[in-house]
Amino acid sequence: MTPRTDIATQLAPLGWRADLPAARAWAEKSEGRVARVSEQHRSGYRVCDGDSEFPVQAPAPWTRKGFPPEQRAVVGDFVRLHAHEDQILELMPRSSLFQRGAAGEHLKVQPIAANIDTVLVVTGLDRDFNLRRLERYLVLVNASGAAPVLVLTKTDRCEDVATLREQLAGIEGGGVPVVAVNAKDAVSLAALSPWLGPGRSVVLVGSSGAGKSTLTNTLTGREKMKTGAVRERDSRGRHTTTHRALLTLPQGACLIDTPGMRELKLTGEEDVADAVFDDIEALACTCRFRDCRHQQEPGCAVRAALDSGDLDAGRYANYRKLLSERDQAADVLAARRKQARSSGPGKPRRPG
Ligand SMILES: Nc1nc2c(ncn2[C@@H]2O[C@H](COP(=O)(O)OP(=O)(O)O)[C@@H](O)[C@H]2O)c(=O)[nH]1
Ligand SMILES: [Mg+2]
Ligand SMILES: [Zn+2]
Repeated sequence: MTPRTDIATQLAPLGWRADLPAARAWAEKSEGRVARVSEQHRSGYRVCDGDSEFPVQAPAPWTRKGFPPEQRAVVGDFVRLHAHEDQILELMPRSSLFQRGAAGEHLKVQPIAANIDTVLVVTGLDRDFNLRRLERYLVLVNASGAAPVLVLTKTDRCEDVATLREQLAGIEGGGVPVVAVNAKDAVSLAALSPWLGPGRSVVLVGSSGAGKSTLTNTLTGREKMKTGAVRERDSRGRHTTTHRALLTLPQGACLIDTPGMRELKLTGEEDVADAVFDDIEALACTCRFRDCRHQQEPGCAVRAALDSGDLDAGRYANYRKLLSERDQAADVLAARRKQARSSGPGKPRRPG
């Protein structure tokens, strides 16, 4: 068995830190080996142990239908491996988990990346720019346990960066750092340095074509990820990136690139008012009636702010929309969990 100090030294370049829940769990039970999930494919996982990268087997229960998706490993997870076989024994506790509601009708949770310090929300300063979608991203990031940073790409192609940035004043005022870059230019990416030091883990999220893989390549100084040209018409990219991959950067951090997310549903576990819309919540507290629905009630502070223009109507509408979506997803999630508890462990998945 590898001594504990060796694990810490060996995994340090992969973002292992003594303050992480995984490190505390390992201190209690250091059996087997530890590795970090670097790639996730339909057929299985690849992990790094600080020495090499190799494929590993997932535990049998993870492949069963009905097994909670958030209890399976995702990119960024630390896993405990069998001492002599390339077999995952256990998912180690996480410091954060970025997830979304899975695409489609089923309202399932789709975990994206784990043990992340910073989620870099990447947006092109072209037709990709969409304030409402950014708010949606921020709600998801806030629920993850990681901190958000907004990265605006394609400054070299944008005539008026200042005007678009002005629209982000509220978000920036709420404490979210905003950085504008040319993803192809290493000098311009120096602005991201505060989040890319040794021991840090970051994930890139955003629509396809936003520049995530271009950023990754410029930061690594190599063509690690394939990039794709976007369509002129709507600035949409093709899904050139097909899997999530964890890479180490020359600056010391671990970076996870992801495929674009076309649909960005809430999972039901988000606190929509938290951080992103806390000003609206604060305003609502000053309405005359405690149960004010902000419609026709006298003394409604929200209505007054909308009428005076202090509160942007589009932002308020998005807040209401996200709230109701969250509530709906929360109901489904609760029902699903109740059903999972009553039906016990899932049956093996039928082949095909
Ligand atoms: N001029 C310019 N082009 C960019 C920038 N960022 C990305 N691109 C281009 O946008 C397209 C999509 O980039 P890609 O990195 O594949 O986007 P991804 O889908 O988010 O990974 C490619 O043609 C890139 O060269 C940028 O900051 N400036
Ligand atoms: Mg990509
Ligand atoms: Zn009101």
